[in-house]
Amino acid sequence: MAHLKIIQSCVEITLDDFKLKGDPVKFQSRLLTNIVGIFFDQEAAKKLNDDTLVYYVQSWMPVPEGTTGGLFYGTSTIMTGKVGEEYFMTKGHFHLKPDRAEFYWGVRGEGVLIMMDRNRNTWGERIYPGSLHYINGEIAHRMANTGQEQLIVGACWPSDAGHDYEEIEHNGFSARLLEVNGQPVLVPVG
Ligand code: S6P
Ligand code: ZN
Repeated sequence: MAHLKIIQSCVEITLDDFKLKGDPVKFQSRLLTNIVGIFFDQEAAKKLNDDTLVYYVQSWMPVPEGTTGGLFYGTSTIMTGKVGEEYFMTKGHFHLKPDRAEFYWGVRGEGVLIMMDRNRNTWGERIYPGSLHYINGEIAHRMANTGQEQLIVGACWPSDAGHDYEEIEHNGFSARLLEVNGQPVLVPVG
């Protein structure tokens, strides 16, 4: 600790678009080929390029994953696009620890935060610049871009929350966000 020194944090946010600058910043991208199984219309997916970028996440993890009491910060950017009538979206996950919540906030673009409880009740919250979302630790969450530009969303979550992707990979959400008559609608599965 530099006693009495006033220094600069190693990571900063570009206020315009909430992109992270600095070191360490982790970058993770998801191409269609990485996540194609999450979409309903596999015939429509085959018509798109495998290398299509669906979303990417920048994150700052100032402490090791699993640390109790720490926080992680992330900025997710979801591209515009659809697979058939289903909007481009994130994989989605439950947190491994059910008492580890998360904040999301809309920065740019329009979308829907899709949430599902353990009883498979699914609902959505509209995301727009300035929208703020509290995601209870027991709730699965994913985002879909319903607008005409990139959807950019900030997030902050506990460093020991962990991610359970398997449940969603195997059983999905109980509803899909589809464009119906030009509007986003949560349509029950099956
Ligand atoms: C992490 C937080 C977000 C997501 C990101 C991508 O707890 O919810 O940073 O990781 O939006 O979604 P996913 O489902 O691929 O991790
Ligand atoms: Zn999360």
